[in-house]
Amino acid sequence: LKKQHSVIAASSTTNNTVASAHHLWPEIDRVTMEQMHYARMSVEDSGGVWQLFAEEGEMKMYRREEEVGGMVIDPLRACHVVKGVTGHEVCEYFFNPQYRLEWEATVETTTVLEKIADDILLFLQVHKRIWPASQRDAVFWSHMRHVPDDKDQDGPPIWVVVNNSVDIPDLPANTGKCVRLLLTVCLMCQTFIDPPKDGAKVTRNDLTCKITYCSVVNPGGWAPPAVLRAVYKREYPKFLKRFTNYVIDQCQDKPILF
Ligand code: 6CM
Repeated sequence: LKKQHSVIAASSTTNNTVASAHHLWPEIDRVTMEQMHYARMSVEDSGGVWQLFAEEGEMKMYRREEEVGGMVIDPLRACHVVKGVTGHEVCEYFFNPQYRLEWEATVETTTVLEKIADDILLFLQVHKRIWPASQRDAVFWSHMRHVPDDKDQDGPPIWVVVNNSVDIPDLPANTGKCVRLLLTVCLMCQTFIDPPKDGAKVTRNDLTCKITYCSVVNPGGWAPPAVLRAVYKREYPKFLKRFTNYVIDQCQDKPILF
């Protein structure tokens, strides 16, 4: 883990002088490494704890039923493989708030509270209300990072975005109409390039991106478990298909961002 730490820290694209001076940096760095470690564990090696609940083409989605204090916090894990885009591109569209409302169906508004560094933003998001529960909001940092694959130096590089809830004293939870939900989300991407023949230029036809998405959401206050599970079952597959199709669509006529 120590080795992984030094590799990840050294290769972060963060403007380290700005980010490392920020009081949230130690937490951002620690949670990002933890989430990457977790995302890289395979479903097969996890002792059968994951239940497959959605499968379509290359996309597979798993969940684990878990409750804390009567609240559903089912961890979710998804794998997908998409052609024609790089992990850097997928992460850029997930991280950059300018595109968010074009693919995010559960969000009503998204506000950047602070730009901690080029690759670390602090967000306030208000989610759409789902009847009969109260409306939810979330305050979280979002960090995008590029790391070489330390397990295999010749392996594909990794791009990752981690979103994690944070307590901001200026924005106390549950003071208005919204209940504050807590989220930890990790989107990890590996790009595989089919080497073109005779040293020709790499085109989008040569690109395959393997995506792992992990999420744990605590609704933060009472929400009917059956409704919440039904919402997740419907919304997560919808999200991953819509988001990846959006990225493919946006990228198709643009130069490749390796
Ligand atoms: O990861 C996703 N989106 C990110 C950018 O917006 C971010 C957000 C994660 C929050 C996911 C929470 C969705 C739950 C919404 C409302 C809960 C209401 C409770 C009451 C129900 C009865 O990381 C994509 C998220 C896709 C979610 C389906």
